[in-house]
Amino acid sequence: MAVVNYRVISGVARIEIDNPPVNALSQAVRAGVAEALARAAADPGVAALVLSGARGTFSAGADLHEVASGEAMAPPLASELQAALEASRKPVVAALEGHALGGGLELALACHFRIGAPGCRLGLPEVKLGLIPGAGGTLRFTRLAGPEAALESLTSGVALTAPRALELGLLDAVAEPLAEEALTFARAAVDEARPLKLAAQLKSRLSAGTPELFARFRERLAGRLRGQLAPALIVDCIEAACTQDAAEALARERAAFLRCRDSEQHRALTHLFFAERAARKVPDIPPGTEPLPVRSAAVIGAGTMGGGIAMCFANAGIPVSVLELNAEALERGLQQVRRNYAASVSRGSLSQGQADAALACIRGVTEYPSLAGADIVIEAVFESLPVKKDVFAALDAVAREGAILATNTSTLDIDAIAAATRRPGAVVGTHFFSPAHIMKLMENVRGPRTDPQVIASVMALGTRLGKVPVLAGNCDGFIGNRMLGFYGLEAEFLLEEGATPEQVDRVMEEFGFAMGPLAVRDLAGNDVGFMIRKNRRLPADERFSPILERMVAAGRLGQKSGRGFYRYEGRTRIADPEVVALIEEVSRERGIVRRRLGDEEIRDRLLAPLVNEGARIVEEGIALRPGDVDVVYVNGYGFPAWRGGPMHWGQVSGLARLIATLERLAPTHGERWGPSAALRRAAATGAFGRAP
Ligand code: 3H9
Repeated sequence: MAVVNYRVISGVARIEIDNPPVNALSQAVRAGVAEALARAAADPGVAALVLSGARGTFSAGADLHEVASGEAMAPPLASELQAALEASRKPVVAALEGHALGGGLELALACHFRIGAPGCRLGLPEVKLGLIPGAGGTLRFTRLAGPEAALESLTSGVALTAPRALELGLLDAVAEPLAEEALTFARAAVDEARPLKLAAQLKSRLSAGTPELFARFRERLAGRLRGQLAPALIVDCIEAACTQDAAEALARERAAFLRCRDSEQHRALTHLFFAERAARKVPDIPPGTEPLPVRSAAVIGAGTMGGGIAMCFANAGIPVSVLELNAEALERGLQQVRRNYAASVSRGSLSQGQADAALACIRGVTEYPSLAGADIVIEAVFESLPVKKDVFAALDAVAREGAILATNTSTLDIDAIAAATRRPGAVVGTHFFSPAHIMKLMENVRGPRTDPQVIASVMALGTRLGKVPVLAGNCDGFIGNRMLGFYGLEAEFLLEEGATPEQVDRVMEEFGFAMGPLAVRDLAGNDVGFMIRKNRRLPADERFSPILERMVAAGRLGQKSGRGFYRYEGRTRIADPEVVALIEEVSRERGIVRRRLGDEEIRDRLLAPLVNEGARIVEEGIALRPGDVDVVYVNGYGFPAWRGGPMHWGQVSGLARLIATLERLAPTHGERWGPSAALRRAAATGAFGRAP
């Protein structure tokens, strides 16, 4: 089947990329485009060209499988196509709809003109894959739209809307129906003999690229994107686009692209890209299972989680009722939701119109019968099994037949909750992460009796809500919190042995977490952490450090009380000698001689237990694949994406070393801390997997 279609329509050659599903620029596509360009150039009956994509989308860029292979790309290269486009004496118009991303947009930027459909999205998202645009994007984008816009767009990787692209000069027109308008545009360019514009040669915007602009931007990036290779190289290339001639800037871009392509960061981010897509697929759901329609939703509980979950539905345009039996508590919850939307509007991430439309989807109710019409009801009440069972019994009495009954529990037994109803097949976990309207992860949990159609429905719902859905099996803490338990406990063991909160947090922040484990505890509330630990279904002989309990007893609840593992002035954390004294007291009581711990030991002791438990979780089938564990940890727990997630990191950094670390922990920490059989098997076979 042709991957590039060619047709001449009244003197205009239409070259259409047709490579499902996303028109990636594979070698065959590049060859097809090169051939079509040559054919159009040679045909005296062709006066102009239109480059477009089939099936409503232009192109998602380079073929990621080809880039990830790490091999040199087979000719023709994107740069050769661009040279042919720029050399064309006949006007070439790129017609952009759907997505014009990465190498796709770079191809369009080498055309003389670009016309976009109103809904199209243009972007250079390479940075999200640990890459830089490698086909002239840093040069042409900068020269068309100016260095400031290029810095923002290329270091964030966020796609632009058509109106914004028009404003920046990346598009020459926005029009629909696109196919006809592009042909009209191309003919007009011929009839009016419009000068053929080469983005690479434009100079008018470059004076904005002052040394101060780049210095300021580098300073901003230093904090936000610490440790990452691609963003810093993008800034260098944009600066080169402003200060060097086109050929030099392109050579620099090429070298930087290859450096990124061969980096571990690129491999880690590509792993996550494909892992997120794989996670949406549940192999044991019978083929052809249709998700149940979700036209309306309800949330039980108007607290922080309930309100946030309601916002997720409202943002997707799905009407949602929020139930709170107490009218005052309901009003308080809805007030918080309104404040959240107002904050988004004042930050500029939402227009007033969008916020109003979302708010119009949310309705507060105070009685269970008001939930009768909802297609899905998500319970988000207090994390207690008896409380949740009562809620589900009440819900069972009113929810319509066929409705999905979901719980937002973060640890509790889905099966026990399902047993409170007469329809356990309808019961499923939908675990959102706080703040629910922002955090991407949706950890769906199936009980042993959950109907496959219900599972398929919540997975599809996750994508519709703009979340990253992952399916987990039913166990204490599911995937994420089951692993997190070890991380939190180990942070305190490290303190007992001689580390300080600053050191532990610094090591993990240097690793790439936005916040270290103790700073996170202070943010969430030490009392909350302590209560969750007490309620977990953990083995009776589990050993804890008493540090957390002592902190709570001393009123050191965290940021909310101005004192926790740190003292706080506003949100600024300040090391507190009183905390060190409290920790030293615990060390003394336990007969531990404090010592200086190295940064690497701290990192490995916090991360090895995650990998260890992750291996068990995969072997038990609680996670369907090791990549699912990575997706959970990156999207729900702040694990740095460019490290690929704990399982990927474990593989890359060496399982044998992590096994040795765990062997040293087991004698003092307990059996659960020793290397699992699953981890040993992974080290021997080179892959995590299900139990043989
Ligand atoms: C680049 O261009 C480098 C250049 O600067 C320099 C070169 C020299 N290749 O996401 P979806 C697959 S780097 C191959 O579920 P959506 C994807 O795996 C590239 N395959 O759909 C999935 O497969 P499956 C810069 C790709 O509608 C299927 O397509 N470009 C590619 O939610 C559907 O994808 C990017 O980073 C690809 N490039 O979202 C864009 N893209 O069905 C990456 C997707 O087997 N892509 N697939 O699971 C995206 O952001 C989204 O896929 C997109 C569609 C927004 C396009």
